[in-house]
Amino acid sequence: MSDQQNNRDDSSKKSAGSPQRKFNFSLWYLVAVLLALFIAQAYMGGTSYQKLSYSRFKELLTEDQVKRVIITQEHIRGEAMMDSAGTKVLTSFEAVRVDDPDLVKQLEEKSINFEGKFESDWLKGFFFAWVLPLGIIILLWSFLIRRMGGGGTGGLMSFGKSRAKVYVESATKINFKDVAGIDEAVEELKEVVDYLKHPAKFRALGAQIPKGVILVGPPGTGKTLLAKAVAGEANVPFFSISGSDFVEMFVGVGAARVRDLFSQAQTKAPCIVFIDELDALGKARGASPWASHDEREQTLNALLVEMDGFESSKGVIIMAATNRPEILDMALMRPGRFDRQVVVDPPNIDGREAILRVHCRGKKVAKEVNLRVIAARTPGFAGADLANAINEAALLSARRGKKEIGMREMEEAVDREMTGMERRSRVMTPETKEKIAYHECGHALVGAKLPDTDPIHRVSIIPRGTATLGHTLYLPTEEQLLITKQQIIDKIKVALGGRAAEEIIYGEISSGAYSDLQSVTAMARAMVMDYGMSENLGQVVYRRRGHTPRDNPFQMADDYYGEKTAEAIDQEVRGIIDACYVEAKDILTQHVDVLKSMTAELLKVEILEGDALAEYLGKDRITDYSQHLADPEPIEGTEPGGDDTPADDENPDDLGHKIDREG
Ligand code: NHX
Ligand code: ZN
Repeated sequence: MSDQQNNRDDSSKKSAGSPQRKFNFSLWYLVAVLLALFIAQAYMGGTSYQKLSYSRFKELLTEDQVKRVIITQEHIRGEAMMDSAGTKVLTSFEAVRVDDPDLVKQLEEKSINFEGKFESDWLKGFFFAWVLPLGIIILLWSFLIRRMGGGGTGGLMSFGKSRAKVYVESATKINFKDVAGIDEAVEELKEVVDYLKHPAKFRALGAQIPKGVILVGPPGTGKTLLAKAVAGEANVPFFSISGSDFVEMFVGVGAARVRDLFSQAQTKAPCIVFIDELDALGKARGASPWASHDEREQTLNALLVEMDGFESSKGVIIMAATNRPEILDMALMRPGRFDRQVVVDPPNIDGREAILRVHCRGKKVAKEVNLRVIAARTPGFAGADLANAINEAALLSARRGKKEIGMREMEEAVDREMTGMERRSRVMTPETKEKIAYHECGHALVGAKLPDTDPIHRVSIIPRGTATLGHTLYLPTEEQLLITKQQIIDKIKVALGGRAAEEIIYGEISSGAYSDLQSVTAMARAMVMDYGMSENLGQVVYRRRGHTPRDNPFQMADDYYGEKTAEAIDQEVRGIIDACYVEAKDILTQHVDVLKSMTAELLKVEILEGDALAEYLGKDRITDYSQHLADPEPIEGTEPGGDDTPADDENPDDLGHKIDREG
């Protein structure tokens, strides 16, 4: 099975080489066809004749030089003595036949041996009518097949063989230490490791070892990493394949691959078979009304049959990953198949901090870097996003000629990922700049004066991305699981603070509050329609969840209300927002002197944070750095194992702080 032991490098080399091979193949067909043409030509042409005019032929005839004549409908061929380099030589000749009734008589007179011949063009005709077009069709067909098949290497007759990237990493270098921020999932998977390590313990009690574990979670949360870590912890081979590798043009091919994969896995037991993107082949059968998906259904059936058929006591455990469990076929989830579901949620603030810590190992990170602040700033980021942010920060620090990754670069990397690149060069008038500054200071000041809102982290009037002219960042200190009615109302006031400032200072409002108004509207609607926070409309959920067009294109969401209620909802939403706007303006009018001095300073420095910000907002209303400044653990060590990490265990630079990986 050495051909399965390709590692990634090998397979990438193969795919890099394949366009060349494809080209060679078509060239080969072309050469073959040309050769056939040539042979056919030679066959029909036969011996070469000396072409003669009819009159010259008659001349030779009168001179008694002609020895033999063959008459066909169109030609007269034969042999005659002709001059060649001074001597007479018997030469084959050919002349085009001319209507000449006396010819036969003349030949008889000279008693020349002559015969008639029905000159048939069938070979030529056959060639041009059948062989050539067929050849061209075959050529085209094989070309198309290869394109559809996605650049296979096996030629036409071998599509049943598994060409999917199956590979064995006899020992994945990853273990649970490299997985951070998803502790519950790890806890559940420790069981699986136990099954793989000590199957006898479970078999002795007659317990059935689970066959399939499905990892459910949004992209980038580390599902693949988890599966690899399970293999690494149990020290068993890891077969990895993507569900989309099974999806093929031809019915039966995917199914054959499934069988192939399972038979391979069984010879390597104990092992883990990991099917990424299970939804690509596990979509509920008959889910799409406008197409029959015979191929996919057959592949899925093959998977179900194989999962029923194999003996898990041998120690083959199938792990699969999906981010859309709801579209999977019910049959996949039945006992004896993927009966274990492990949810891999996006990490919370503590998880994000732990993930950041893992990714900082082996990188030179400055002491000042506060990973807690970065974790707080990145709600919704998954492991992959955080890894990317750290890499961005490293690149940025290197470009700035720094020796270590600094906090500035970390923050900048997160900003880039969230709102796009800084665009300091964006041209604007001083008046616009001032308006932006007032807008942002309005947000910050309203936020500072409302005690139960998130602390303010930074105010900036540097344009970013395509549509952001300035921003105010709030830093939630911890994940908020519950939010009170008053807290939402205060958030709305803060979001309206920008426009309120514009109105107070200029007596005029601008389109810039567009994105603020979007979030304000969303918050107010949620209060009324989802959380039952409006007295007039009561504790009723008016919005239907889980029936968005994406979930089910044939059933649009019908929310639970009539026309009168719709009007009442709109009115109520409007009322909440109006009241909050009045509040926000009140707050700003009371502190208009602070608003003005803060704006003047912001215009000068463009970014206000830390002590400069505390000057205007008060120390307890801005992000508290001191609490986390002293990192409990030093962030150093070796690189985390991962998809992108080459095995560089032998690198002498890393030997000093390698984490040990037993097991
Ligand atoms: C624009 N962007 O796209 C400009 C560049 C008020 C100081 N026209 O609230 O950046 O105005 O607190 C069509 C029409 C986005 C599309 C108007 C897309 C408005 C962000 C909003 C700061 N910070 N607003 C903020 C901001 C803008 C926007 C639009 C649009 C500004 C504000 C965007
Ligand atoms: Zn704003």
